[in-house]
Amino acid sequence: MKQFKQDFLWGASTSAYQVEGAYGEDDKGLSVQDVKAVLPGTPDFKVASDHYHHFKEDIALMAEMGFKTYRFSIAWTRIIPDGDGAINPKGIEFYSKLIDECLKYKIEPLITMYHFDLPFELEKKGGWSNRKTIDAFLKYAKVLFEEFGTRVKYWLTINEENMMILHGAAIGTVNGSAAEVQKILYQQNHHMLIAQALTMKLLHKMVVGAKIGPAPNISYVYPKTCKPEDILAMQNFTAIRNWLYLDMAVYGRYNTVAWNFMEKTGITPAIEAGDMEVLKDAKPDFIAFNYYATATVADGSAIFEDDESGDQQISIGMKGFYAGSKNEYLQKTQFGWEVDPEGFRITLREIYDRYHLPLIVTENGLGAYDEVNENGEIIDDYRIEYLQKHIMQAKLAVDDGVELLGYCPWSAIDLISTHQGFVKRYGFIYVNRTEDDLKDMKRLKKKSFYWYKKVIASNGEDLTNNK
Ligand code: BGP
Repeated sequence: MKQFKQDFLWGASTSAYQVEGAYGEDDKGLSVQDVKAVLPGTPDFKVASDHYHHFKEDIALMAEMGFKTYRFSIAWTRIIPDGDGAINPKGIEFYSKLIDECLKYKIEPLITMYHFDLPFELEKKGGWSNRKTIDAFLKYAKVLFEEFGTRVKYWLTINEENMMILHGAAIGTVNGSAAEVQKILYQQNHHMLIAQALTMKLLHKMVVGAKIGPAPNISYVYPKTCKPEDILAMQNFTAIRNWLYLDMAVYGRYNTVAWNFMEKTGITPAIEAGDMEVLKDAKPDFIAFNYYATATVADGSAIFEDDESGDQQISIGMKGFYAGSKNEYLQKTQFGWEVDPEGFRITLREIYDRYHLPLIVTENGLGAYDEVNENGEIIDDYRIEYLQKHIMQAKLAVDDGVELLGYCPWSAIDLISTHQGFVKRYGFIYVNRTEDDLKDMKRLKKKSFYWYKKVIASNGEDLTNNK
């Protein structure tokens, strides 16, 4: 059996607004996440895991696990507080130190430029609906590449653009019901795609040898049955969820089925002269993607009514195109997300077959209610089991011929979930706080911490869990 590459990028991920805290410190501007209304009982993002003040300790723990990479995001609002105005030297200084801290341990920084936290000042001017936000992003990108380009080899443009379009309400990047904002959203999407293309080009021009790619959430979509109408629904959802984003990033063209969906529903974006050339002109070096589970859909043409609930992994449906459906073969997590390790292999094969670019997994993981026992331990065997199975399937995908550069589960350390609070923990490192009590923020090593260390040390060969 083929093995993971010798320089395989083992690591884990976080995002700035979910982990850093210090939301108003050192001249940081507000982002849409800082001002969003959170659900009753869930915390806001003001303190999060206080990584801003604990980053040295946190990176030392990641180094102890043997990380080869750390995927984190830069908060645009720390670098340019109002999104397109003056550069904040304190923001540059913070990320400069964070990058140096990683490099000290030979941990390769893998940086997401934008992870759901658009500057609020830009949002007030229309956010991604305003074409000027493309220029603002380019300006921000230029600062990042100038300041950090010589130290950072791997860049990710935009985290889960597809989820911001499909489930922006859950993530907090869209207000109002999805039905009202569909047209606006697909216009925003067009602008983000242009910003991404220009950014990829800019990096290639500014930093020879640096690599960049998109980071959508990609899931293989199963049809509920082999009924032809279910297959059509599967193709519809696959196009809208996955290929719209990757066909554009790689080939610079709108996916036919997705474009047809936009035409039929009257939500095609306005495309200005030159846009399609810009989109065609850019090429990613790899595809990064987040994977939690597959999706299953059935025919949505007849009885199905639109439902706007749902989130990154719970697909509800769109009337006339597909209806989200339960997969009776899969178990669910405590938070209702299906678990499908074989689907991971299937997704890896599908993406690679379609685009023939190296892949990096930038998220995968299990959100659960972790408990500290009377001995001060966190025995998260359920998380180990989840990751074990997924790494095994990644290995099988490598054996199938998929070129896989790295694996970064979500998340390196406990942090705040997009919409389900601090109780939905994902980390290898436990953070001692609750929803409403910040306690001492002490870092504790979960059982999965020791397990992952062993996995990395053996380059993925030893996945056993000693119970
Ligand atoms: C992805 C996001 C992350 C992260 C993760 C887990 O969609 O990129 O930011 O939060 O999902 O989701 P949640 O926090 O909703 O459990």
